[in-house]
Amino acid sequence: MKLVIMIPCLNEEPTLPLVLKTIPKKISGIDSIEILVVDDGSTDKTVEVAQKLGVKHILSHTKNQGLSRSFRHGLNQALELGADIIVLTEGDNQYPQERIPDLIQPILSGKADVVIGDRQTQTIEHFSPTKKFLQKFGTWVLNVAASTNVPDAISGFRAYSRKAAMQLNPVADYSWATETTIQASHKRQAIAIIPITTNPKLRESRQFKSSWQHTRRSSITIVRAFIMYRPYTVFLSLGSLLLIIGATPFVRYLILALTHNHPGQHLQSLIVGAVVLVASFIAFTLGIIADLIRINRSLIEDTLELVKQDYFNTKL
Ligand SMILES: Nc1nc2c(ncn2[C@@H]2O[C@H](COP(=O)(O)OP(=O)(O)O)[C@@H](O)[C@H]2O)c(=O)[nH]1
Ligand SMILES: [Mg+2]
Repeated sequence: MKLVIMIPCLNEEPTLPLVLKTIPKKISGIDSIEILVVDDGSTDKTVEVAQKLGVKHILSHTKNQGLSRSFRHGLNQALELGADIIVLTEGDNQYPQERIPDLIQPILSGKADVVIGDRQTQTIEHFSPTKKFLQKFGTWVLNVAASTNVPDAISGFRAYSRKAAMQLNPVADYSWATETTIQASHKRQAIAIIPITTNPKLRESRQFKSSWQHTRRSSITIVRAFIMYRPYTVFLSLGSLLLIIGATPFVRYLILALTHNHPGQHLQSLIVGAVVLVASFIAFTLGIIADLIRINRSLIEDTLELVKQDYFNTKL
C-alpha cells in the first residue's frame, strides 16, 4: 500500500518545514509514504527547502497556475507514482498532518473512497461571524446541490482512494474542493468525515481575499455544477416559473378581450405575456439541449475512465 501526500505550495518557504516535520514517518497498513510537493511557480526558496528536507517528488510549474490546476496536476502525478491512497494537505501548516493515519483509516478499512477532514468551522476562533455564516450557508447549498451531508465543503485536508482519484475530472479554475465533492457524490463514491482541529493561523489565506470573493466563486461553481449534473432541474424550474409569469397577463388579455369585446385594448398584457412565454419556451429547449450534453459528457467520462485505467495501468 503506497500513500502519496500531496502538498500544493505557492511561496511556502517559512511554513513548509513545519508541515514536513509533522507528517508521520510510519503508518500501520501503509508500506511506503512518499511526499509530492506541487510548486505552483514559487518565487521564494520553497523548492530548495523541499529538496533539502528530502522530498522525493517535486512537480514545478514555471508560472503560477492556481490551486485548482495544481490539484489536478498533482493528482495525476500521484497516480503515476502508483499511489493507492492520496492525501492532500496545505503548505501553510493549517492542517494537522499528525492526523493523517486517522484520515486514511476509512479508506484502509474499505469503508470510504473519499475522506474529508471537518475543520469544525463554527468553533474556529479567528473566523468572523460573517465568515461562519457564509461557511454554513455555502455548505448547505452545496449539500443540496450534491445530495451530500458534508459539514465542511471546502476543507483542503482530504484523502482519496486510487479509484476515487481516477474518477475525478475537475474542470473549474476555482473551488476544486466544492467541485470534486459534487463529482464524488455524482459518481456514488462513499464520503467519510473525520473531525479535526486546525493549527493556529500562521498567515492569512491567500486563496480568498475576502469572504465575499469566496462566496461569489463558490456560487458560480455550484450553479455550473447544477447545470452540468442536473440540467433538467434548473431549466424545468426556470421554464415553469416563466410559464406561470407569462401565462398570467396572457390569460388576463384573453378574458378581457372575450368579455369586453373591445379589440385592440390591453395589448400590453398580450405583449408582456407573449415575451415571457417565449422565454419560457427557450428555457425548456435549453433544458433538452443541456440534458443531451449531460448524457454526452457522462459517456465521455466513461471513456476517459477506461483511458485512465489503461494509462495508469489499473483496473477499477
Ligand atoms: N493562494 C494560492 N495558493 C496556492 C496557489 N497554488 C498553490 N497554492 C497552495 O494552496 C494552498 C492553499 O492556499 P491558502 O492561501 O492556504 O488558502 P486557504 O485554502 O484559504 O487556506 C497552500 O498550500 C498554497 O501554498 C495559488 O495560486 N494561490
Ligand atoms: Mg491554508
